[in-house]
Amino acid sequence: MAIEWYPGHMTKARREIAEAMTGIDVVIEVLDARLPYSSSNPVLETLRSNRPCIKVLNKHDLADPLVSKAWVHHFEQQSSVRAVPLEAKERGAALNLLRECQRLAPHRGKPGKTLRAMVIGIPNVGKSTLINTLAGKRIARVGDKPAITTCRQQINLPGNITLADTPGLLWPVLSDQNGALRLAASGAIGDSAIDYVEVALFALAFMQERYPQRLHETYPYTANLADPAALLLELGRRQGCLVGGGEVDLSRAGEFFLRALRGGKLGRISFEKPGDEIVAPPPRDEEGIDASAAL
Ligand SMILES: Nc1nc2c(ncn2[C@@H]2O[C@H](COP(=O)(O)OP(=O)(O)O)[C@@H](O)[C@H]2O)c(=O)[nH]1
Ligand SMILES: [Mg+2]
Repeated sequence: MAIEWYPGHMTKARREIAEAMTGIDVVIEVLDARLPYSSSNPVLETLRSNRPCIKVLNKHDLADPLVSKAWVHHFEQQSSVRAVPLEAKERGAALNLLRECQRLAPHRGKPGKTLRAMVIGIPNVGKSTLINTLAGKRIARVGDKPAITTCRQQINLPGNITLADTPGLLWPVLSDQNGALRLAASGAIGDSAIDYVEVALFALAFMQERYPQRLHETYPYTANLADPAALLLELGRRQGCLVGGGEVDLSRAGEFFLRALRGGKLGRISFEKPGDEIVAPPPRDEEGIDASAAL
């Protein structure tokens, strides 16, 4: 998949986050609970230095709860890191994050000692949704692409905590092909940039490997089909994704399957569990990938 982030954008984003990071006590990194590894950017570890960090495993309502548990365990091996599965629209759970912030920075969050937190993450993980939930009103535009330079306003939260009103925007690391396909399958990359057939074939093969029963329960006619291409063809035929001559429109079939998968029709699915990452791609902030047109 050819998805590019322009080096200039990345350098700018990195500089802006580094600037905004001064004076921040706790970093709230929003990840997609279904793919916490592929929805992270290792450059954040450098930028946050030794600041404590809450890794929010967001969209937990779509993720496999057992796998999320394993991720929490995995992340909490790291010092000054807490991991919290979350559904960003749930105010009670979001407010719990504030208590975690106070635990991570116990010298802050008191009268006269404001605790400053900042929400950071790649596009589409739910940063704006979380900010709005925490603020109790619509401040950050959901689905928008904010620039951190507008991050002058602060939101005052309970417990003497302030939050920047726009999140720090990191770019996805797409140098690993599997990671890029997982991001695309999850919906984190705009559909205009993806090839439905390629991504659906990847997702079907993944479902066959990790969640075969879910696949077969949802689409019983797939039970005897081993080949993802045959699966996609059959799905398209059964769902009526056809072109003029009655042939299957594979792209529409792929889109249909991906929408079902992302919408939770096949149950709560996690695209990666700890250990899947195998080799961490090097932080690529000077060259590589721009998904800005696509996100
Ligand atoms: N299912 C589910 N969807 C969510 C959750 N949080 C955000 N979303 C959706 O994910 C999409 C991207 O959210 P947004 O807040 O704009 O992400 P941002 O780009 O990181 O600011 C929107 O369609 C949200 O409604 C969540 O916890 N669960
Ligand atoms: Mg946003």
